[in-house]
Amino acid sequence: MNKALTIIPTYNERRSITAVINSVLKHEDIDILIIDDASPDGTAEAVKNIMSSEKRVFLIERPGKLGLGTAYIAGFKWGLEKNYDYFIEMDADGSHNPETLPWFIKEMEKGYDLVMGSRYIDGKISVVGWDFHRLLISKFGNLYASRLLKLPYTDLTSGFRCYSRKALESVNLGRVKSNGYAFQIEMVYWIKNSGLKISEMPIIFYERNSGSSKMSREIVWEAAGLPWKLRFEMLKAVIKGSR
Ligand SMILES: Nc1nc2c(ncn2[C@@H]2O[C@H](COP(=O)(O)OP(=O)(O)OP(=O)(O)O)[C@@H](O)[C@H]2O)c(=O)[nH]1
Ligand SMILES: [Mg+2]
Repeated sequence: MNKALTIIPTYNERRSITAVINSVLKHEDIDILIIDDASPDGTAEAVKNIMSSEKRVFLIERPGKLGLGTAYIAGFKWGLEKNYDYFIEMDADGSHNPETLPWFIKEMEKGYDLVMGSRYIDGKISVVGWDFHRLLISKFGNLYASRLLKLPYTDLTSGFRCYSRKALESVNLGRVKSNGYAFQIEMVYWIKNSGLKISEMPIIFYERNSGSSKMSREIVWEAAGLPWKLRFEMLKAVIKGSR
């Protein structure tokens, strides 16, 4: 049977993390890895409390807030070493419903290497609790990145998704430097360029109801610049190859 790991990066998510972990634990075949960046609110202590009686929960503690992208990369490397087959990305703030996890696995078993949870399938918007402004940034950002990078998907910035071992091994993880939404887009870009199979499945996204958002202007700007950076890198590689 395939071994699945849910990777959850945390920064100041003490109020939601226990409930989220307990909901994931209901799925007996899915382990959990938390990557905490020395959250001042004591998120790591809440995780350790659960770990004292749960063998399927693991924790990586980092010395300070180093960003979402590097947290996932640390988690991927850990899971690859421990021989997991499926790697699920999930937020700690209750935005992603753990009941959806078996659906990701089911979809992966059809032979995909990346299954992305999408809020925007079939022209619908499955988001609960966002204002118009937030929705506009997300919709526009997705359209912009998908057009510029020729990635035919509806929700490239979604942080609820599942990778196969093959997908992660196909990406040069040391080369991925982006964080935030840019990180999510960049991972899809490299996996698609490796010719692997990608699919989207519908999810409902719920706005966090506790803690505070780590989304910032820098994260939006980073995502806006990423397609140009990747296109430039591709052009450089083509020129180098034709010499
Ligand atoms: N380890 C680590 N986790 C982070 C960092 N930044 C964000 N996170 C976590 O990554 C997940 C996504 O971050 P969010 O702040 O929820 O970002 P978002 O979902 O785009 O925005 P909101 O839901 O509006 O807050 C959450 O579980 C955060 O706690 C970071 O620098 N380090
Ligand atoms: Mg969130």
